[in-house]
Amino acid sequence: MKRGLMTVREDSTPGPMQESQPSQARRDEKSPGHTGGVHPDMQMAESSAVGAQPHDRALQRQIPVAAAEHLNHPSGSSMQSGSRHMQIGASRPQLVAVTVFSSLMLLAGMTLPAAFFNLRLTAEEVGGAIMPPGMIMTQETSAAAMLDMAAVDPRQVTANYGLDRHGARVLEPRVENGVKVFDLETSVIRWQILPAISVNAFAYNGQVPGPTLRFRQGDRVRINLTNRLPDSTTVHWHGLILPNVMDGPAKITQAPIENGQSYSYEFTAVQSGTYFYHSHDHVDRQQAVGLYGALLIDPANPADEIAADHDYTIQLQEWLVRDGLTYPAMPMEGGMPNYFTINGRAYPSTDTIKMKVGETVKIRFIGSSSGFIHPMHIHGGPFLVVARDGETLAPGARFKADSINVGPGQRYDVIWTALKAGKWMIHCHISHHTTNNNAEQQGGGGLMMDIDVADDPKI
Ligand SMILES: [Cu+2]
Repeated sequence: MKRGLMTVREDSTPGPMQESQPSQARRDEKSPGHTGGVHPDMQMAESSAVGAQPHDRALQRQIPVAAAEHLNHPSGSSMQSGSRHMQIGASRPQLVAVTVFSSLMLLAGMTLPAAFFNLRLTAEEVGGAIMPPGMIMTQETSAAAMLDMAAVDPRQVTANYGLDRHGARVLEPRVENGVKVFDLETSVIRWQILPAISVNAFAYNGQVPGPTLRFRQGDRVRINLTNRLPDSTTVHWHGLILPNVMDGPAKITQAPIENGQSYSYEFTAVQSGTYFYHSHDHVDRQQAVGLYGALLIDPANPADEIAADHDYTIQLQEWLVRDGLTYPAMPMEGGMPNYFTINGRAYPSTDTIKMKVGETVKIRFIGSSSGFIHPMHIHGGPFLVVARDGETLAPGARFKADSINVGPGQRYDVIWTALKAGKWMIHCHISHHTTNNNAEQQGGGGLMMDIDVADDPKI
């Protein structure tokens, strides 16, 4: 007799398994409501040799009886384990349906994970990468994102510099056929930001920030970049008007410069003012760990310069240092910075500007930082904002302030006058940005420096 998809025959000749469980048959005979000595639930068709039609026989399969019973009686209340065999008959359309369904499920099992999980990069490709502590990694976190946030590999450091080495030093060009030529070379270095704290950084010419490139409006300049980083890189000349092919964005205007390769950027400076350069390949990683530097372009007519007694450039940056490893700071989980630098140093290792009462200083704020805005404040009286993003403000557009938001990419030139003697601070007004790993040292930390104003004996 047929039940559902299967027919089962109870063999008259006991098989080895049947012989092993004679007691079950006796229990079946005593069960109420049974017919013919077989429990109703166990009653199966006499199909295989006698009752089955030829086409049924062709489709019959033998499976352990317990499994067959389970299919008929999910509760399994009157089951006994595999002492007999049954044979299954299924029509061809049923088999086709099962085959098609199984194939679709198999296909879905292979394709759905690919849609929801990152399978584009293998674990081998992020091998050795160390993630920031606290970074939240979910199934949406791709291997590419992990590589972007990973620690700078300390094994790739090629030089170690202490506090005696300064960043942002002016790089003197050589002149070739009237062209001012600058050579930049990238590498991985260890760079000290505080007496007890060093970072592993990507650097131009072994300094953080990179060398200051200073030239004059109208100059023809060529910058040769040689890449000694483990990663590809490019350089963007932020804010400059130049041929598109010289602009720098990797994969957009040029091919990335691979390790060991060089690339020459050449253009004529048509503007003047405060600009900067930075990596434009994996920017959020490379700029955050040191690839930036100042571009100061003096006006073609020196009389157009808004002069001051002192000229000081401030380049801002955030860092994430944990357990001796350096990660690119980012405004996201696990990427928040715990150190902050002005020109590659955290207070109290930052510079001090020395002035006399009555003198002026032009502070050039550069938002070389990667992910955070810094409201920069100067104690001791207001400053005059004279230029923004390299553009000199017309006299009527200049304004006084004592704090200015320096966002990533922005530049402000301000003139501050020393009105009174003493120590006057320049600092970010986000208080956390004036700490070192959340702690104050000698009254502050991070984005803080002093202006030391002496009495002018003439006054
Ligand atoms: Cu800040």
